[in-house]
Amino acid sequence: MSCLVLKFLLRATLMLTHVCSRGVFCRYLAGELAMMITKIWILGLGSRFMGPGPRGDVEISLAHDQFGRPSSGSPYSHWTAQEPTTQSVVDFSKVDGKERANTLTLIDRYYQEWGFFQLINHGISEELLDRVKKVTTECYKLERAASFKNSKSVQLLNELVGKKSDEKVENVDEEDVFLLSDENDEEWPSKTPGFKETVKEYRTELKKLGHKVMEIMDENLSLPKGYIKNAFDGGEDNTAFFGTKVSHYPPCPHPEKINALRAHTDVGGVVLLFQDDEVKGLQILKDGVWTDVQPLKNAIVINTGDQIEVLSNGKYKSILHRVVPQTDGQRRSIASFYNPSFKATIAPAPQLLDAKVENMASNETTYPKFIFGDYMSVYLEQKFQPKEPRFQAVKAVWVSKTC
Ligand SMILES: O=C(O)CCC(=O)C(=O)O
Ligand SMILES: [Fe+2]
Repeated sequence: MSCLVLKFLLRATLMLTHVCSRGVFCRYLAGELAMMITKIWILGLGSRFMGPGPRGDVEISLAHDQFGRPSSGSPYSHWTAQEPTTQSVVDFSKVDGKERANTLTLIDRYYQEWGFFQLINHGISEELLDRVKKVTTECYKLERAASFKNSKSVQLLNELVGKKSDEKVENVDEEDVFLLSDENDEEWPSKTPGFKETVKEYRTELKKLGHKVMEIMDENLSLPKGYIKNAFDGGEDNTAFFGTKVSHYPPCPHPEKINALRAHTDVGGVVLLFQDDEVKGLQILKDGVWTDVQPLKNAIVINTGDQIEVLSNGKYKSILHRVVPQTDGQRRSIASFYNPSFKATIAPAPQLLDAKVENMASNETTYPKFIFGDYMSVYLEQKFQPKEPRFQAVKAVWVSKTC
């Protein structure tokens, strides 16, 4: 197969992904094409174009059946969680004092061992956080609760329950969501009094915290100060993206029949999550067991996405997480994502290339280099599937663009 044919197939896949983002059949076709190309590459053809890579005897472990449904026993199916364990908590005020070195070591350990940890004393005032809770809760009640009752997920769940079916609603999340970013600054999706002012103030504070978290990550990875932030910029006028996702998960009488948010790793860089003070639901896959991220009043939960895994050359892995529905109480979460610009080129930091890459399911020896926009196109199709085929697909896209 020539480089040209490979190029054509990849372009067709990306086009299908863009053009048919809503059509089920098109999405299926695009998914099939992406997997076919990934398989072609894995079977060894890619190595002709891409240098040393995985060999034909490597199996892709997708943990999904041919219809895209999670196969039983995979982390994508509905496992029960173990009892909550001791959580990873960092007193962030200590990074500015004489305990800085120890605190940085602790943070480095948590990124590697947990992938998620909670920041307390992070510098964002309780007064502001209380206002954020108030306006988001009011917004849900006034502007969103009524339509959530008629949402697709609720309807599908009610149908299953009505039929007394043993099945579970798949491919849908029982989550009310809206997004905020600098791009929709003029037309915010909420008219609740005080919402816009409060959430803008919160986003400004959180962005500063995000910068500090990334600078500490630079230091822990022995990278120059500002390395990660700069890597996320895609050149002039294409600065890194900072978006906020406001979610509500109303109580659900049949938690075994639906997901609140299916298992996934995050697509981007650093995620700063302000979760509910009381109602749990977020779980991470820690050492093969689903484990609660316990609510901790006014803490900010930090985790890293696939792009940090690549930049750090696998030292900080993106961790599989999900939200499970709760029978009691409505859960609110506000996740802010510090992600690369779509035009940014992402690759392992050259300073870290000597480090050994462990646990790459594909037996790859290095992480790929790619344009973040291409990664996002693949992610939109494959968010709730394992990440390794995503890395392989964008590697092939990069080669097709440069060969
Ligand atoms: O709601 C949560 O706690 C987690 C949300 C999340 O994982 C996401 O939006 O990617
Ligand atoms: Fe997530």
